[in-house]
Amino acid sequence: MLYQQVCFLGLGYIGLPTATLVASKGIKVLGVDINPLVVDTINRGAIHFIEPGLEPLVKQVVSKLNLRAATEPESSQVYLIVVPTPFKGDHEPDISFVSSATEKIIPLLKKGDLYIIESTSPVGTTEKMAQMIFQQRPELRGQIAIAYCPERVLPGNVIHELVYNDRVIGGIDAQSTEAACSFYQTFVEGKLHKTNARTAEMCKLTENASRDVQIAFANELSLICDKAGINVWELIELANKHPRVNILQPGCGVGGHCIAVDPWFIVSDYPMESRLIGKAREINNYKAFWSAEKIQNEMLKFRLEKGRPPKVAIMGLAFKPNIDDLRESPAKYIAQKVMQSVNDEAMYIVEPNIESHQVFKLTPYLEAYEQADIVAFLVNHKEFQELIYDEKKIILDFCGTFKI
Ligand code: SAJ
Repeated sequence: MLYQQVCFLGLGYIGLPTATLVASKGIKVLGVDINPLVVDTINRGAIHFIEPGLEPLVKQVVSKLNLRAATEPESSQVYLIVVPTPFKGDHEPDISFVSSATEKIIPLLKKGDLYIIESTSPVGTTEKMAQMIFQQRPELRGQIAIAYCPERVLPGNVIHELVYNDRVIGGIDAQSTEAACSFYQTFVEGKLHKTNARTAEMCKLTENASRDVQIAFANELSLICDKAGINVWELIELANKHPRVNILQPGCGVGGHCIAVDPWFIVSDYPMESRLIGKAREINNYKAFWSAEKIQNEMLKFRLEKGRPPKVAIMGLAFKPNIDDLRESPAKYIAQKVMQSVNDEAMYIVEPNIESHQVFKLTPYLEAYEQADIVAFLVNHKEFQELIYDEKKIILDFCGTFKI
């Protein structure tokens, strides 16, 4: 094998599983994270977030000494940048984590090395990092490979998708693309598609923007149907019987750290050209706001009609079904907004995938469902699908639990 020593910068949701997979091929992997707690956890063979199947693999590669974690990088043959790219200010991409991780490894680079960015990045980031590297190390021009290769794995199914998904690999030149391909060949069974760095960067943003636009269409339909007195779930099912129609499912908004974030990277750089992409973001954000208002209105109506405050259950806080991840979660936003308007109503907040929360007092889902007068389903967790529809309750089904 060409590459025997690999250094991952960033041991999060993507960095750790990828580092573990590479280490499972017998390659010596150093995982670097700025958080010493993360480093300690991994060196104990444990993990700091939930991902099915990951923990036993980490345990295995750590005990075989193929994966080791540290807070500082060391000399390697391959460097992978897998750090977050959040946004700052008015939805502008913040690539400072990518820059600072790159700065750290510049003194370590040598002829023949391979530098890869996997972090979701605005178009032109790989070229920018290449410039930064060659400004400080001009002797390395043409001597190292630099490429962009986005990850495309679905949280909850990461281990499988890391191996079997196709990958798009774009170098700053043809040799860089080839070098990066030979690295990914060691652990990816999906096809490797070669392109240039800018196209690979845009490809990642396009994939998530495409899904966002499609979900926005479903969410827009749900608003129309609510007004028109039509069951949106039935409507979509029927429309999807057409051989060339495939509408996604509406929800209480779009969350997570990818689909709700990445489209802004396009809008921020190309505002005049990306009107549909920007509008889809607005529609999906508005759906969360609308859902919160809908719950608040039902609470008010109940009080006026029954002359007493309602008991309200908020079902789900995660950003999508069957995970414990609350980042950028529309359900969490809705729960917060509804809680702000609470006077003497009893609130039951439910999230079966976490044990406790700093802000919300959690209630078991069966108890909440039984007690509440108004039940708002925000996330379609598998536990909720076992509940039996109770027509005496006011059910607000934002995510298709009962499809009403
Ligand atoms: N959602 C809907 N309706 C749907 C499908 C999803 O409202 O029909 C919502 C979910 O509830 C959630 C959000 O969209 O709030 C995003 O969930 P998701 O499961 O569609 O995607 P993520 O964010 O977990 O992962 C995405 C994936 N991208 C695509 O499917 C194009 C994944 O492959 C990427 O690797 C990941 O983003 C990433 O890291 O970029």
